[in-house]
Amino acid sequence: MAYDNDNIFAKILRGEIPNTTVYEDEAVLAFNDIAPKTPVHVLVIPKRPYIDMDDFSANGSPEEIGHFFIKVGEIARSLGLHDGGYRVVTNNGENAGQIVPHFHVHIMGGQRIKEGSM
Ligand code: IU
Repeated sequence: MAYDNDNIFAKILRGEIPNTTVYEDEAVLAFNDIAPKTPVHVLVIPKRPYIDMDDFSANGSPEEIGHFFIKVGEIARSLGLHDGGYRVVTNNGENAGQIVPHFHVHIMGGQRIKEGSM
């Protein structure tokens, strides 16, 4: 499957659709999810066009992948989520219900979920 340049996150990256930016650098953009499922719900995306986790892990460079996940941790700390805890989720493909075909990680926090539940 080829990367779809018209997906909503590609449009956000091109500045065609506004977003509430939480963090940005040359390789990464983080913004608030438009329909938050938890009190804090931030999406982190690489700026380069990867479809999903499978694509990112297979085709991203080690530097790119390392930088991305270092930033995920930094952003979670900057949001004050470290003490209480938080979830990092990525949905890969149809079975996972991935809606937007640009790789993204959900940082979800601000509430306690039942231990052991996914
Ligand atoms: P998923 O992992 O692809 O299932 O999640 C996509 C997320 O993108 C979901 O939580 C949406 O609320 C969110 N989102 C958004 O933040 N802005 C948008 O314009 C659209 C979806 I469309």
